[in-house]
Amino acid sequence: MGIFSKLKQAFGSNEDQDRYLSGLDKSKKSFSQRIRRLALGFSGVNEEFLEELMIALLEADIGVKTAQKIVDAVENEAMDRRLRTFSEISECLVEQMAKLYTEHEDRPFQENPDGPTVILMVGVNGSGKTTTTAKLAKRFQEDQKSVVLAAADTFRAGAVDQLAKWAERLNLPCIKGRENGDPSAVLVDACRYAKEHHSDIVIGDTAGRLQNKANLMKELEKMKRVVAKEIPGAPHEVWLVIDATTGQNGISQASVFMETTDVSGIILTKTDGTAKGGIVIAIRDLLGLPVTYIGLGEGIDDLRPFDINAYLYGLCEGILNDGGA
Ligand SMILES: Nc1nc2c(ncn2[C@@H]2O[C@H](COP(=O)(O)OP(=O)(O)OP(=O)(O)O)[C@@H](O)[C@H]2O)c(=O)[nH]1
Ligand SMILES: [Mg+2]
Repeated sequence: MGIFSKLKQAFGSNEDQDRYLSGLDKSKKSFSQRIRRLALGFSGVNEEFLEELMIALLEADIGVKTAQKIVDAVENEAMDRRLRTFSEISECLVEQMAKLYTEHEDRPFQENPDGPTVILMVGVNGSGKTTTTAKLAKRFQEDQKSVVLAAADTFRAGAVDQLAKWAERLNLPCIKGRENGDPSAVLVDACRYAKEHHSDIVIGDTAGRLQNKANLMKELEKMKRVVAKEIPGAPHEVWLVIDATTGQNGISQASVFMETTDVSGIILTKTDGTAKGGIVIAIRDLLGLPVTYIGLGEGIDDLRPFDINAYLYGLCEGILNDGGA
């Protein structure tokens, strides 16, 4: 079975398909359009075609290094397998994108079997940590898990209130500290609350300041140390929230967090607000981390588990339907 049919089949069984299609609409339109434009003057896999393909990938924010890998792979495959027609080449392109993602192994959710599972949300200012914390909490609630929120962003005025409002709407306990107080103390309180109340999940919303790497490192280290003292193995997950609209810049910011703490997964937000959905492939290739969830809109229900097949289908639908499955 070719990749188009595989993606179509996998997509058909994904319950989030409508959300994926509308959330990736901007990316889909621009990516498919660019690839279709390549078909117009197509006369085989030559230098000119590969250059245009490179540009199309860069415009989708796949990033130079990753785009070059894909272009080289398409060139080699085309030669080895004697691919001639444009639909063969576009199929090969999508195959290579899928391969870059699936080359890395996925890791299941590190649920703590002996008590509360602690998740820390980290990331730069405005990337979507607080809203994503609320969206995640709702998903866990829907899975019959009890959730405690920890407002560990004591840095920004209003941050605690923002999370507390979400907690109220979702009818969840929200552990707060003083403004400008110690975020680690809030996390300790939240862990103790969770142990006392036999809660399943603690989600810690942290501040996004990045101006000083040494401070960030110190603060994150302390947070991890104190939660590990309260609950063995905690934090079980550290999810780095990246705003898809910040593109390659988002990736370099992500690297700073990765240098300072053990990030276990990426949550990519605001994919609905960008035409550059290719960033998922670059994240996976450059950072090697799985994308755990994807933000496909502003609404509380617009966070979905990341599914590479649904994502690629959403991104490439225009080409797939053109190329014929
Ligand atoms: N369209 C869209 N907007 C989103 C998404 N996720 C978050 N946002 C918006 O992004 C803005 C910033 O989100 P916050 O959750 O406050 O970001 P933050 O990382 O907590 O910000 P700081 O606390 O300042 O570091 C809000 O207006 C959110 O509604 C998404 O998937 N799609
Ligand atoms: Mg916040």
